[in-house]
Amino acid sequence: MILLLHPRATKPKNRRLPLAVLSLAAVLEGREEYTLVDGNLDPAPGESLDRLMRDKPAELLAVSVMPGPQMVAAIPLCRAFREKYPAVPIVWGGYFPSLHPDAALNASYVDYVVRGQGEETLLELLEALRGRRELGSVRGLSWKDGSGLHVHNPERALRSPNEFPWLPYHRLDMPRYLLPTFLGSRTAVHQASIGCPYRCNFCGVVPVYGGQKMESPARTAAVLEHLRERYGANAVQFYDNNFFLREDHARELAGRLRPLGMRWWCEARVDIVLGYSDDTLRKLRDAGCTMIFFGVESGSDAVLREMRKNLRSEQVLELARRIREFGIIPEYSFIFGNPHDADRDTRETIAFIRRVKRINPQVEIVVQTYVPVPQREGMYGGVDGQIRFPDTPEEWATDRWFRFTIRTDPRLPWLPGHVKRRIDNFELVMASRWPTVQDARLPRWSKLLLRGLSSWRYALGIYDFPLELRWAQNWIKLRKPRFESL
Ligand code: B12
Ligand code: SF4
Repeated sequence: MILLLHPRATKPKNRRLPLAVLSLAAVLEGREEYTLVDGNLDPAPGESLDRLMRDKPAELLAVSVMPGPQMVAAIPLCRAFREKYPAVPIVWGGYFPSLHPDAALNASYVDYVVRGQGEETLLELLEALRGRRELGSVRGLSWKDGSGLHVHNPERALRSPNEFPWLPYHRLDMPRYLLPTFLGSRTAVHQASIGCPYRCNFCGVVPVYGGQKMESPARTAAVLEHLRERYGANAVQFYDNNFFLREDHARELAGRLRPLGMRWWCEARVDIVLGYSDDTLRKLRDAGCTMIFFGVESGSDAVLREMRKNLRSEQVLELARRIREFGIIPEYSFIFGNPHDADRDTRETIAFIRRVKRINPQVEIVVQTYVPVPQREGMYGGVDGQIRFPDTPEEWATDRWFRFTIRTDPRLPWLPGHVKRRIDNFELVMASRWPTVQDARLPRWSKLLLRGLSSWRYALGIYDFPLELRWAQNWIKLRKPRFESL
């Protein structure tokens, strides 16, 4: 028996299909006995693990760990499991151990780390645990040798999702995962590709995957049709880092998704979508494409070059202008806080965002603060010598590093407090002046109230001390209808 654990990562109302462990389940289905435990659904995952262990002792506990809340939730679960069942090996996979394999292995309750794509590595690890192959031959695996030294096996080449079986949705209580969003009343999630072919030096996807493989449009459409017919899904969020690359692929996808009548959201690159013909953009819209998230990062060409983003600010403005006529809402995400001059960078980025908004007020703005992740070829902003990442999961879970991970209060040596405050205040004014269409639970009156309170600030460019907006946002939050019980 293999236990697949997905520790709690989010609030119940934001629960989505646990794709990481479902992908592992897909390759175990029909050949191994396994059980899924999802902390986003199960209020007491530790007790569920105990119950399962009583029924049938497990051979392996496999845990998916994303940085932030999920890692914090994984620690006590794995520590307790190790104390009670010391003979059962524990493997961690996902973005946290892939980015920080040594920190993960420093925990006494982590025996193995799977870096990057996990399906084949997990199967080979099982063979090694059964004495049928050497641990050293399992690509993508990190482990501890007899003296406790960490061994990092060579990388594993990426395989296309096409090469793996479909996800075993039937092993989950599906209605509890198809929740209302602005896209539809029963929103599914799907990831049609893995990784990303670009090399932006601030991005956590690069060191984990270093490439991209896509599934065929035929398979994507067949999966969605199944989710619609079998479980009543009527909308989907695509989790791909770049849902669009080649135009012929996007056109085929549009043709296949259109008959499904589902509304969808995805992530894409500005330059790629800008390169598509009007006809392709129309076809995507008709196929249900409602909103696209774009990593714009900066309005400064020098900063974009430094980030290795392969993008120009002119393209960002051009896309904001062009996409209007197709009725697709763009979501532009910006990374504030260039380490060389965070103050100037903040002023320039705010000015650029105001230009974007003048061109297309529908563009939704996402404000992020730069938080580095280890990069093989050096981190954006030349900050390699300025930051020392924690050595253990426990240290990552401390208040200081938790806030760093979730970017609320990263406390970076190059980001003065007053600049961080300006970024936060600007974000609040933006979010009030243009409340997102994605919050389906926000009543109309509250949007009007927020707009009314923030208009003068935005018009005059006064972002400091937005106490009234903070108060209004909190007050509205308390009155919003809840989906928590779903
Ligand atoms: C869904 C998602 C979320 C969901 C989590 C849902 C959940 N897990 O319950 C939510 C919205 C909660 C979330 C939160 C965060 N996320 Co997030 N998220 C994603 C997203 C879009 C998809 C992940 C996914 O499910 N992919 C599908 C599965 C199949 O792929 P996978 O996870 O890579 O899994 C494979 C391997 O990793 C491996 N594997 C995974 N687990 C295991 C376990 C074992 C045992 C084994 C053997 C293998 C294995 O095998 C799998 C199949 O090959 C990714 C972007 C992306 N496309 O990867 C970002 C991403 C993972 N998130 C990221 C981050 C940083 C966060 C946050 C910490 C910060 C933030 N502000 O975004 C927050 C947490 C803060 C908070 N306030 O909650 C980063 C991680 C890299 C980094 N910079 O550190 C990513 C890559 C986004 C990005 N481009 O920066 N996230
Ligand atoms: S920022 Fe986007 S385009 Fe750049 S490497 Fe990351 S996922 Fe790819």
